[in-house]
Amino acid sequence: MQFLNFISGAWVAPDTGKFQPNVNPADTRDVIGEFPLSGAADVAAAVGSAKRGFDAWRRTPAPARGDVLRRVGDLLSARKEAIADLMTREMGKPLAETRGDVQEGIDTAYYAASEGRRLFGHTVPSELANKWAMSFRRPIGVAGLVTPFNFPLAIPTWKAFPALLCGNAVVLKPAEDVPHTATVLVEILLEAGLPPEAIQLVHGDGEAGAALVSHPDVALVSFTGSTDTGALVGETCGRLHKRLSLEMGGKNAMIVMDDANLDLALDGVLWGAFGTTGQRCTATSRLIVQAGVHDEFVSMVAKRADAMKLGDGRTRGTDVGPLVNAAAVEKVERYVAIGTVECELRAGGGRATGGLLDRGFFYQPTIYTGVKPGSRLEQEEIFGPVLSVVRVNDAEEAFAVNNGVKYGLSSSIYTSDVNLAFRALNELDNGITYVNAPTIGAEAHLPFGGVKQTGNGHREGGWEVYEFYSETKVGYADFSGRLQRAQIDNY
Ligand code: UN1
Repeated sequence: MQFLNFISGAWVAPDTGKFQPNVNPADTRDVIGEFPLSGAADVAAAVGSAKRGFDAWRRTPAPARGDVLRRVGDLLSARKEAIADLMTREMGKPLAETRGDVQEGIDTAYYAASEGRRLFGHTVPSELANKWAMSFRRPIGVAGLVTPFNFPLAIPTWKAFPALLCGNAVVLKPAEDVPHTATVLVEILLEAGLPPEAIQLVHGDGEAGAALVSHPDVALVSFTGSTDTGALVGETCGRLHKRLSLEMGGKNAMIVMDDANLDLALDGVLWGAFGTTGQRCTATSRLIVQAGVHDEFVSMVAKRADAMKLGDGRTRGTDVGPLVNAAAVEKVERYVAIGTVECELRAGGGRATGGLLDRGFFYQPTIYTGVKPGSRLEQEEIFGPVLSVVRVNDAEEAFAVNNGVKYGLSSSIYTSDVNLAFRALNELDNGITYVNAPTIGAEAHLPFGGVKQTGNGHREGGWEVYEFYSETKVGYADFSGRLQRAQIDNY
């Protein structure tokens, strides 16, 4: 089946005439469909239409914009199971996780709907009599959204819903591995009553993404992806003076102290490291363990990792699905080659094969011990099921190892010492720190993002993202009937 772009209120083939197959990573013989490989002309048409769409949508009152998003939440709720199923089929993570992904979109929709009746500004006293001073929010324009494969529904909703609620028009360029989920999301937005020109969907790879990011009529860009691509996006947006939100890599660590509840930490690290096959920006890719429990805890983790059931995410009982594509497998293999020379392999270390697994991109949950701080395995984002274990003597060393990477998305500490837990909240250089919980599991109504090279200072989710998608404007109204001079008349 052939799928299309959504541009100027219609489903259309790409100007390039090119399509590419979207395959199920658990079974590459299963082709979901052919999706457009769009080029600059498609992006230009979408941006032109979005500009027109913006003009009408920005005049729709924010509570009415919120009503559309509430209906989107209702439709996502009603179709949660079907969307989870198609999402697992196109990117592999087990159904429990894709259901969670849809739920995150539902939560984001209802939060956005209620924000339509807030979008607060401030009213403050003027220093002059008979004069009012206030700030309020205005939409910005056409928002170019470039989204990754690992949360095919949630991350597009993190960006598109607040963008739309604030009155912007959206051009969405989803990752080429997950075009079907994005297509269904756009269908739902339209069904919920969004004016067609307020949303545009352009499928494709980096060529379409680059055309979108550099288009002069795109006023703001929100990008989630690798730190390297984010740097290119940042250069382009800097040169063209665009507002930009970047969510990039992570090298997230879980710290396990001698006084931790090890059974609790065990469940946490398995979920954090191997959930979504390690393909989360929040994945636990380092395990920092205090010396007193190191050997015992590593044995516990390795034993459970070996027992994890790999398979099709749509099959009951599957713990870990496939990696997203062949390039992801090759990347993991490159790091495993390094780990096997420098460290001690404790679990996994190869592709998972045999039977149905031969049809997909399966890789064993892999654990290395003896990983040295500063080594490539310890420093670089792998985006796969590889956990690097670092042994430390005390909390100071654990904090230093956690902070010794260029990324700063999430971190976690398992301890029963309440004072240490609060010190960790203060000391760990991350946008999110969990106490006695793994590095993943952010909730839709709290700000999400990281420090250092993970981000550029903005947050998604919660109340903060509404600042990004709107411009603050200040209004002064002088009803004194005469010239009043600020800074001068009263002083
Ligand atoms: C991501 O890792 O790419 O915190 C996003 C979580 C999810 C979102 C993660 N709610 O794991």
